[in-house]
Amino acid sequence: MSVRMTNAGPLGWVTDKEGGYRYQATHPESGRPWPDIPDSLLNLWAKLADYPHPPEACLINYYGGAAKMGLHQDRDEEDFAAPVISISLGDTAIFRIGATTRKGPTRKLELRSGDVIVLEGADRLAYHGIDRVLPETSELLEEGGRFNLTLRRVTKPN
Ligand code: MD6
Ligand code: FE
Repeated sequence: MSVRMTNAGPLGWVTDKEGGYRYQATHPESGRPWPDIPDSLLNLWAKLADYPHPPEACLINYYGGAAKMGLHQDRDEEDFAAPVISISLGDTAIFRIGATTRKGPTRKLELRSGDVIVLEGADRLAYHGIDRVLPETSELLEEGGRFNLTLRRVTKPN
């Protein structure tokens, strides 16, 4: 993966050679808890998510230069009734979204700075990825590139 990641919230999505992909409460190198999810993002979730519990993870991805993300499903969460809400900031990305099988047809969408998408219902498990980021398409970040924030519910509430 060519994307740089960090997290906010009680749980963060991490990977390393030993443990593979997982959610955990602390940064794998520093051992410290993740910072809180900002209220503005909790409010956005409350407004857009048709789901009665708050998000637990905000995955923060940074795409510099030639970074991209291969087609994948987001399925490490326990409750697929909860949506994944994505916020794009900075340079425009070419987002590809398909069906719930890897082989299904896909279509492309341009995600511009400030765009918010909600993956819910049948789309919650749709394959998706980032083909590329278009350089110098936004003036938001002095250093260029793109941030994508995804809000997720990780555990199933009782
Ligand atoms: C990105 N987004 O926009 C990558 N996942 O950089 C995702 O992988 C994603 O946009 C789940 C739901 C919405 C997304
Ligand atoms: Fe994803």
